[in-house]
Amino acid sequence: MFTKNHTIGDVLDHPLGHDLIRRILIFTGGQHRWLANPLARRIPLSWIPRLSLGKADGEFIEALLQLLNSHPEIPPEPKGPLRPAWWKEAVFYQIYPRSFKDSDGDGVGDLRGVLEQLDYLQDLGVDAIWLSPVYDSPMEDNGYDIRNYRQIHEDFGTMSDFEALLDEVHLRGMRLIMDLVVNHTSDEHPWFQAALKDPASPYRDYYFFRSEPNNWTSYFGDRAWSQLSEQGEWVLHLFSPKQMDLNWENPAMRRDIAAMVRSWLDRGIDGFRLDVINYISKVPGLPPGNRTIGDLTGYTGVEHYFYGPRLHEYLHELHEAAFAPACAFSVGETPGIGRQAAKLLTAPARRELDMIFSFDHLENPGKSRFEEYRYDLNELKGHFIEWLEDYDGSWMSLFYENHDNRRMISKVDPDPSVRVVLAKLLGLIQMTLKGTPFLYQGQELGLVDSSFGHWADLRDVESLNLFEQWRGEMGDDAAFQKVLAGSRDHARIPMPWTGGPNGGFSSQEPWIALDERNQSYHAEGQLKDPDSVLSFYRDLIRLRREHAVLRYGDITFTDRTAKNVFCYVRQNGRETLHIQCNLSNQEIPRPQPGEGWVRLAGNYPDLPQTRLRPYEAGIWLES
Ligand code: TEU
Repeated sequence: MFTKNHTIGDVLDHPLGHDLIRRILIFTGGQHRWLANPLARRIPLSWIPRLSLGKADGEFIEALLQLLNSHPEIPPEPKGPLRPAWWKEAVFYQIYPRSFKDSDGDGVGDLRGVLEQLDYLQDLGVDAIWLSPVYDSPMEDNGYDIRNYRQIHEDFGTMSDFEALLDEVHLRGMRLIMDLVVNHTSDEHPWFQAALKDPASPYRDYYFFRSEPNNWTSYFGDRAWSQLSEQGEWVLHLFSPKQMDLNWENPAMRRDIAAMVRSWLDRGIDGFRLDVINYISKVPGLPPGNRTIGDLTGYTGVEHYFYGPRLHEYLHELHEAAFAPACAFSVGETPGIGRQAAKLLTAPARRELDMIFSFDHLENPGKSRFEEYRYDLNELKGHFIEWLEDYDGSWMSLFYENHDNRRMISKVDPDPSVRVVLAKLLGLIQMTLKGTPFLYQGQELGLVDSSFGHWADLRDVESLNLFEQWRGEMGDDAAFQKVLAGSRDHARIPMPWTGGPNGGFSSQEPWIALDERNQSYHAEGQLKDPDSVLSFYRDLIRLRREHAVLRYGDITFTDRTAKNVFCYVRQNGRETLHIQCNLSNQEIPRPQPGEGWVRLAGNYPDLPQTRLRPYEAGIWLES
């Protein structure tokens, strides 16, 4: 048991403690090298309140101790040789169906639209599709608020449309996973409606009804509780007031979820991406959130649910009840989870999840999502080196974008003159590291953040709620700019297929505007251009398929401490490939001359000599 007499070094030597301190450094912008300082390691936890001038107070230390003591497990050592699996070899492609392709002219993407574009995806070379939610929903959070898990929302089509899509995906030798949103349901879900109608209903305990709220805050602004009526009870929602958190302590609720998961797997889908799945276990009693942690993270109470006491138990139970019998794949979305906890969630022997999405690499140290910043690719380099050199028993997901994050090109360098080489650099890194690449729709086109002109152009519940909250404090213009710095809507504009009306996405005005700049990067034009970003992604995916060394080969990082240089070697006894990247918009000396190497792919037409040009990247065959 950890106590205040333990030292920072003791905490760092604990897997979860290591993750927590790494996370604190990310939030504060502190330097990682501090972790190796022998003096710092000898500081007892009891000194921290005084040393931090009260910022990290006694309550903070108590919250840390509670987290550490509720997770004593140590990640298992990797056992035996790497086990091949389709999901380790696949390139995934995430589709946000609302913005992918509209087949019936209502301005909203749908399942038939996805079906229409399967040839495009097959030509691109992706092996598996992750489909964001298409279930029946009031669409408060664009489908991440599910009203009926077993019905397709009318905007997206019918169950027979879904079955037709799944059949066509499988006929092409591709696979399809769906989004499993079971941390919460919509407040219009029958379970919640039954709980509202009758306090004695068994469904009342499927949610968190309390006579008094605690101080937890929501991800979408304001508190994480809503009061049902003037004197009525309060109910917990970590997200919008229309997304009610499920009480996973209730075994009947867990059985209902497992049955629903099995029903989808029985339809033949190949697995799920599990939405904020690390939030499902809350600390009993829902204790108040620590003020310092709330200030640091922006979300009061997060320490009591981001890695709760029964998380592993619930995941293992769901794995055994639903995923294992169907040999189904699972990737958990786990915001806040670090590398050591990730090992405990994905170690094969623990039979919980196959993979997770960690977001450490998408944070910018010391900055919140809604502060303007330029993402430094040296952060990405450090993240991948740290994880890939220590994650052997598990398998890494490799991604930069999804429907919740801004476009990576815009975060790194918005200069239009470097967009193509930068897009290709990012693709080349993603397709040559060791792990499973997850492309997000439009990344293969080199799409950038959208140029929204007015806050009324935004659609995302998070963006609109935060705008309303901030406009009162700072005025409309400043609030709009602050929201734009982190708005999820940048990733949710319609896919540009052609140069025609609405980018060929729909025959009607889309539910959200497609800006001219991104429309100009449309797929039709890039398919005809051998030097386009799209053609380069297609070539990279083909290379990854043709060279097994890029899937299962060993990876060795060279030039580790050289700024702006990212070089690594992939080897498997049959082939040796060298990857050389310049992470900056300045020329740098070429790390190795590469005598006798043959370039398999590069983002400049001519070969580099002794220097690497801005954002230059290349894959070189040594033997
Ligand atoms: O996102 C959860 C999550 O990662 C949040 O911390 C994320 O940052 C969110 O976008 C708020 O900023 C998942 C889904 O990907 C997201 O689209 C949903 O809105 C959310 O869960 C609730 O289901």
